[in-house]
Amino acid sequence: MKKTVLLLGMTLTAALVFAAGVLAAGRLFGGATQGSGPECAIVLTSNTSNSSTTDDYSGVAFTPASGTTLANITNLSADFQVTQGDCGGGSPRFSIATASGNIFVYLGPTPNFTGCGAGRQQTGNLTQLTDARVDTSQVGGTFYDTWQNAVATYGALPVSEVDLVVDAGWATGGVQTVKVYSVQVNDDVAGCIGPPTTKDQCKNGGWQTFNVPRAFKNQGDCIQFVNTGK
Ligand SMILES: [Ca+2]
Repeated sequence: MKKTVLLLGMTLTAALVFAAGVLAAGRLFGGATQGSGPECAIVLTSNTSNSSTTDDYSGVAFTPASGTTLANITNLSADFQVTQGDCGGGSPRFSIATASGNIFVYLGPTPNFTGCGAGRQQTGNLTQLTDARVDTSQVGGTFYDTWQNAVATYGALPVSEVDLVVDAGWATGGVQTVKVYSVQVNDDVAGCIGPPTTKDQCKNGGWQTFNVPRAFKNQGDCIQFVNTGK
């Protein structure tokens, strides 16, 4: 399952890169950084113990197609590892922006979404879980809702953005850092992108989109990888 999801993700991502010649899905914000090479994870951090406010929160934002409703969100999943602090303070979570407010889907074990531990783990598709990890309180529901009830009640709400957010350093000793190896919203994937398989994928700035097997120095570096595997 793990391999299938990752391969599917990489295939979709590569297809996006190839078709559009631009960045794959997902826009980083706040203190988020994109790693490269074998350690290509997106690093989401919340550091509330330093003076900078720009790293108090981090996230990856997805913008669904126009007309997307809550009922149209059928896959929310992430491959992640907490490296500083722990899950807690309602973070990490998916935040779904609807016309009536945000709906949150928490990562980690119910009911408090704390104690994720230090290992790398995959959420699976959170919209297929039946536990009470969905917070619909901003749209008139409850803190402990299920995805099925949320869709039954609020499924027609238009969705303008879906974010994966880390913002609770304050709750976990001052720093909360989560490495995200991939994150998926429906068919859109952010995370490890590559490797390039054709020279054309390196052209027109395409070389800049890859972080697997490494970030390339320039177009020539990318084409050399395609030709030689090095
Ligand atoms: Ca800070």
